[in-house]
Amino acid sequence: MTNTEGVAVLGLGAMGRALARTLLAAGHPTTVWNRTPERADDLVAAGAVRAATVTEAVAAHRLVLTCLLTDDTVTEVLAGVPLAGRILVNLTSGTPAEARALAAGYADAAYLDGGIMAVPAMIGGPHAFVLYSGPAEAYEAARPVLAALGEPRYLGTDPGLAALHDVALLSGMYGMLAGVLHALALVRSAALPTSDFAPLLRRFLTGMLAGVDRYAARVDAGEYGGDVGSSLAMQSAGWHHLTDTTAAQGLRPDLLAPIGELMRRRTAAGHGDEDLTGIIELLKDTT
Ligand code: FVH
Repeated sequence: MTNTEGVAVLGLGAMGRALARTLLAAGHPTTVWNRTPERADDLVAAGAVRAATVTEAVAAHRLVLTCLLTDDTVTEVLAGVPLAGRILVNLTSGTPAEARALAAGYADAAYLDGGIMAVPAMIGGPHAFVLYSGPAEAYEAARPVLAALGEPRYLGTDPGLAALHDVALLSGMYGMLAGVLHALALVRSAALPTSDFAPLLRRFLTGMLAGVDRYAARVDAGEYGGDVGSSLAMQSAGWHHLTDTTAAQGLRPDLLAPIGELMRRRTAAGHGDEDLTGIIELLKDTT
């Protein structure tokens, strides 16, 4: 019999287990399935119902969460499983195109794509947030349960939007952490403890991050020049300080070099009066 309450969780890796644990702790009846069934043992001890098959798990609840390795795994696991009338929330990481293809493929169900912006230990805590996109009515119906996992952020009906924002946020993170690692490597190359340096780095980056909204406003306006304070020409002229010091310290510039090259090209093309945001124009050229 199909329950209108509770939730099925398919996939009990590091993240799926955190999701199921949190849902149980929040009092939601939870049915779990995993390819390797033993991974459900402690969840069953905590009150979850173990489903022997995917079909059994999906039949138990209207709300079905998937958190598997890839979207291909989702397709594989759900092959031939009746999904009519279900709200399928796919929390597996993927691309916007994969999300749209899954939504089209599961037309019998209401498909919501999700992007978890947290690591497993953060699930259910104050810093976790989860992006969702897909049909608004399905999101509204699922929201009371989804809210247990982390702050839900609904982005719109296009199922690809959650993956797009997920990738954008991860791009910001990796870009920033690339700089962090380069900075730590420089300090370590001078045989200095990076832990003494870390608070200074955090302070500097926190101040710089305050400019993100201003950058976004300039990008939206397509207006990169004017009273910029720190022109590209100025930054380009001083860029060799970074690369020369990197080389002198016996380090590779791999994490740092691409942005320097983009600043050089944008300045050489006559846009030295812009600020750093101007280099976004060069990303359009994929030839
Ligand atoms: N963990 C994290 O920090 C990130 C945070 C942001 C979102 N990601 C995404 O979440 C998806 C799952 O990640 P995970 O950390 O749970 O991954 P694993 O611990 O490696 O678990 C993988 C689960 O997928 C099952 N699985 C893999 N291949 C198959 C298959 N062919 N058929 C059926 N199930 C499969 C695996 O089962 P088992 O190995 O235990 O039998 C796990 O349940 C992922 O998209 C992240 O990018 C996590």
